Amino acid sequence: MDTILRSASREVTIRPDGPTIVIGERINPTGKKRLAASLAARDMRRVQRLALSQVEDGADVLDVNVGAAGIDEVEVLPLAVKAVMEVTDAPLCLDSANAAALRAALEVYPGKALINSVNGEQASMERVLPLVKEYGAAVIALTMDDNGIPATAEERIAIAATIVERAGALGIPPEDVIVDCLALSVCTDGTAGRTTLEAIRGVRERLGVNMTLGASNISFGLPDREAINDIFLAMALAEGVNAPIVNPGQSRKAILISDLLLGKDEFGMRYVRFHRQQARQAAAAE
Ligand code: THG
Repeated sequence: MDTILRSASREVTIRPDGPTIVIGERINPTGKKRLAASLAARDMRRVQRLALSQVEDGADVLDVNVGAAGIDEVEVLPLAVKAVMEVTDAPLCLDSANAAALRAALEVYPGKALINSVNGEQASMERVLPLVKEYGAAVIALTMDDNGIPATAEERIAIAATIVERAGALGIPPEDVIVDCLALSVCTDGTAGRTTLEAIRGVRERLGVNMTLGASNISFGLPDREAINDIFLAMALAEGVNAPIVNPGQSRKAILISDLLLGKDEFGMRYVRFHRQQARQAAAAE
């Protein structure tokens, strides 16, 4: 079950027993006023800085989301994709609910992209899955449908199975579908974390596909969100998530240590290399 993503010059493989693949989430104007303003002005320098800093922090794939009030995604998403490709060779995850914007971005992207996302709504599957097939991309499948995000793990697993099946009917193999079991805030529902973890386990056992997760919703409304996010992320990685969408600078240690503890870092090589590099940088700064 290998998902292969490509840029013009680099290939990244996501596989169940492999090291965690980090999808950097920071090219996203949500909660970033200055980024939203520069995108609206078609100034891509801030986008390029966020691309470089995330790769520096260990991102393997970069999510590109330009959705904000007053921004024409059909025009701006391909501009952002081109700008990011000028400064890094990381494969890209194209994050938009707008199918026309996804198509415009796919047109300028030379590799095998990850499309973020499709969900279980008929309209979403009808709009997005043909694009995945036409451009030979991979896709993130959100476990929600017309009725929203189900309260039970069983229902989320069922939606994941439906999307994998619908993709298969169009000739998209299961390895090109990456499931997202979705996190809701434990602040409003104390069982939200457990439900997501149960869904992740079910998808791993029954569908065997690769999985992503944007963990940060789990802590909405609570203090010390970063600590909650990183601990939940570690739990999700233990249950089978292997390509999370994160702020790589924030979550790097949680991911490196999870991989070490889950036997995904032979001889602790990556963990030790990270610490050597930190020590070298600290010495250079002295
Ligand atoms: N699943 C999938 N895709 C997703 C999500 C998901 N894409 C969007 C989102 N969730 C993941 N991306 C973000 C991007 C930014 C933030 C959180 C998740 C964020 N921004 C800060 C804020 O709002 O305050 C800004 C701070 C900063 O990073 O500088 O928290 O779940 N498939």
